[in-house]
Amino acid sequence: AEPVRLKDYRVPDHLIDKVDLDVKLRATATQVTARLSIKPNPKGRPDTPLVLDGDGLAARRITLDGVDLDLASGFVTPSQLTLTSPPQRPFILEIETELDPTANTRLMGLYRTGHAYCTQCEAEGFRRITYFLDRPDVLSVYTTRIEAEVSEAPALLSNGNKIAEGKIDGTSRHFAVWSDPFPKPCYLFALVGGDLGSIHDEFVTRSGRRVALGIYVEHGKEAFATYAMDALKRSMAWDETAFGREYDLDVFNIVAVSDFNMGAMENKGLNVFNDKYVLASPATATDADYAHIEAVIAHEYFHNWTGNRITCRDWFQLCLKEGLTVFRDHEFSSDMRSRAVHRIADVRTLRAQQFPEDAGPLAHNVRPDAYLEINNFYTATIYEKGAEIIRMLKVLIGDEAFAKGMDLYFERFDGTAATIEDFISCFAESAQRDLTQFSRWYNQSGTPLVSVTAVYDPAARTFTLDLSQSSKPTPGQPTKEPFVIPVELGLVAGEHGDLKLRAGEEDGASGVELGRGIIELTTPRRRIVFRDVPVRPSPSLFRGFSAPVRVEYDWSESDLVTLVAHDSDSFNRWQAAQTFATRLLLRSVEAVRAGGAPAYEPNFIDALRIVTETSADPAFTAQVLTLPGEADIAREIGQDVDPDAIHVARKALRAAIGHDLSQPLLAAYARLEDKGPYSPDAAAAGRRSLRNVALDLLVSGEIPEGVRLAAAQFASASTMTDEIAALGALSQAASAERETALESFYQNHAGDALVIDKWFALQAMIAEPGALARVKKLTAHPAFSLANPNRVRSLIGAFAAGNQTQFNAPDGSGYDFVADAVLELDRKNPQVAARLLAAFRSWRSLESVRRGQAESALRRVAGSPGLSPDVRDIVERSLA
Ligand code: HT7
Ligand code: ZN
Repeated sequence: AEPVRLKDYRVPDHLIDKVDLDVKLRATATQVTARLSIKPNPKGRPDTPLVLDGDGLAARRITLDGVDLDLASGFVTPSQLTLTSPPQRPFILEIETELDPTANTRLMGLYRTGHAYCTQCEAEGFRRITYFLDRPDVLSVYTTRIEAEVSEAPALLSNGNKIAEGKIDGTSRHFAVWSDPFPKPCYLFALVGGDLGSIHDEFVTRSGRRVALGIYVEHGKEAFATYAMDALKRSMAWDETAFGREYDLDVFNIVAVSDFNMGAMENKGLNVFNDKYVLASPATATDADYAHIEAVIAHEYFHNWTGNRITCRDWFQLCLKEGLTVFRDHEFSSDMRSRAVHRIADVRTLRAQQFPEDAGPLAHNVRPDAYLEINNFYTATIYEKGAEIIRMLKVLIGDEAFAKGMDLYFERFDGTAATIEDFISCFAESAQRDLTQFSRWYNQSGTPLVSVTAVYDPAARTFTLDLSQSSKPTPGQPTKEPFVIPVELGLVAGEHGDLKLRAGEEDGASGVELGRGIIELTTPRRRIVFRDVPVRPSPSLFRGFSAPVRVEYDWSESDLVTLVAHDSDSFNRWQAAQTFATRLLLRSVEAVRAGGAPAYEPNFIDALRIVTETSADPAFTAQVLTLPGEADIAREIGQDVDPDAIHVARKALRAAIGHDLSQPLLAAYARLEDKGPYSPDAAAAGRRSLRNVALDLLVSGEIPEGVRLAAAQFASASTMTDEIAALGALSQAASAERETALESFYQNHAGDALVIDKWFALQAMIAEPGALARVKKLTAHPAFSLANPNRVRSLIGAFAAGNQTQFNAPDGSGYDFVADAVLELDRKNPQVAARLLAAFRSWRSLESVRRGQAESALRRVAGSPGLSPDVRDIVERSLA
């Protein structure tokens, strides 16, 4: 297949102003009548054929202005409807298609899940419902009539406001009609029909509009949706105060379903969610689950303005809505919780998900210029790096110009399908600044490396920083132009804290830059000389992670200890601990590979001790005590990676921390016990997180009291946070108790799919040689199913992404297992299969034996007949 290219973009030759849908829901023969009001686009080319997209469709009847067209004449196939010479005036095309939602295992288009029919149309699912110009720059006003058996689907929902409903005389069926006054692309269309429970509330916007809110869930789960409802109301209020954005319909509904390819979907006025991001109770959801629910509810709600009111011109502009909306949901969560701790968590995610993508064969621009399968571009690069670019922009131009630029964007592009250039132009105008070079962040892939060296001259009292940027080649991009990199920095003089920054223009920095503590690196290298520096400072670089780059600087151990203890920027206090840990772990990995013992460094443990004993913020302390993950260490090593050596090194360091800090950890565990009723708020969650990190380290350190506490916590936990943390701690080592605990966990939670997902995932991630056998056995468990994406991700996905040693077993068994699973799943659900296959993305950085095994597993996938375009795209790019 030929890739779709950005440079080939052309405005559509036809527009569809109005869509009237009539959907008669039936389990295996749903009838869809689409009445499309089509006209030539005055901005398009005249006299061109009309080609509507379809995907696996069966047309039953097609009329043009009421006149039947001959289906046998060949103008319609399952994937296309072509009118070679359509009228050169407005006309009505009415199309009747018949669908089998029960047979739809791809979960795109109309499908069945639990006790409901639901749709997923982004990116190209609408063409599985009816023939259409399935592209985001065709905006239409929709009216949707849904009809179903009352008993099967008492709830009938679609976009917009409900304008009619009733029984159908003489039948057991009923109908509802929904009208959405806002023109939208078809990817935002949705309908749901089902037998669902619901909760209802109301939000009054600041201009006084009353909005009826509903959340629909499986019967019996209504009480589990109250936190999501609370998060929704907070999101609606926050968007008014933070961005001046009000909701615009009379109704906002959310439906939670158990079978869903992704997290959630922002359909206009009818968001559809994966159960995982709606349902929560203290006994079934962890604090992290609550935080995710809050973030995803906010994210989808925020799309109403960034995505729906202003949509994307084409799918190359995906980051226009996704990066911006992730940026907005990060801001929301930071305001709801601790900004510093939130930043740490976001950066951990970026490094764990996006950095490996950017460093491997699947690297792509935040705005790609070609794609084979758009579904494969819902990536950490588009979402997370896309959000980082906007954050950088805000750092560069300042809060005021940023806010003005956002207002301009909403004002100027409301109701349109926009581009990244449109977006950036608003900030160029508000900040009165040329952002051409800054835009390279959208058009060049890979994570830049910023190397820094420093010289202190005590006689001259100068501190000279030399910064340089470089970027490795990425697929299709052998060389790169320099980026605009905002470097937020401080100079820390031990316990005296930040020095005042002084430098003259002739020294390379302006007073404005230094006042804000933000230096712009726009050239390959830049020197800045700081004056009046009384002592040799420890540089605190990229405060708050001011740019998505890797940083290289040779901090001394005493610099790192100073920064952990005294940096005024808490992100960099955490970062200094991570840098110290990484350095130690890299040394250990080398030692282990050479047959020696892992390195040990009392200064590092002491730095952690100081934080544990003195920090007033348990959530922050928990982050400091959490080492970089095995995959993070692998990425730092970069080539010839041996995952077993990494595992041994990391395990040894955790054991040393648990052992050496057992007293402060036990004290923290005792001090932070939950008292009073459960609260999901950030403060209470922070206390639980430190307590559980402490427990885990104590068990790693084989402190007998820690093991006893873990067993006791597992037996008596009243929250899922504490229960799963205790089970995780107990699962570190093989024992009969572990197996009993796993069995009892299953028995206690067998009725709750989301909790059983945790049970599968925890076992999939046990870093022991028996893990693959266990995972294989679990694929035969009655609760396992390839048809449910959450289950696939919890077992096979967790094994591939979360069990570095066993997935990367040198005999290739882990790769073979995942490759087989991908091939089997590909026949049912190509989108989920392709995502699973992306677990191979770092294969080239492995040592040669594993690299060879991974390559042959990939080649076997590549050579298999009948691959979906989704899997073919990933496997070919992985091997390229
Ligand atoms: N905009 C949504 C993307 C999405 C999706 C894409 C492809 C296939 C299924 C999907 N479900 C949801 C999610 C979001 O970013 O808000
Ligand atoms: Zn989104």
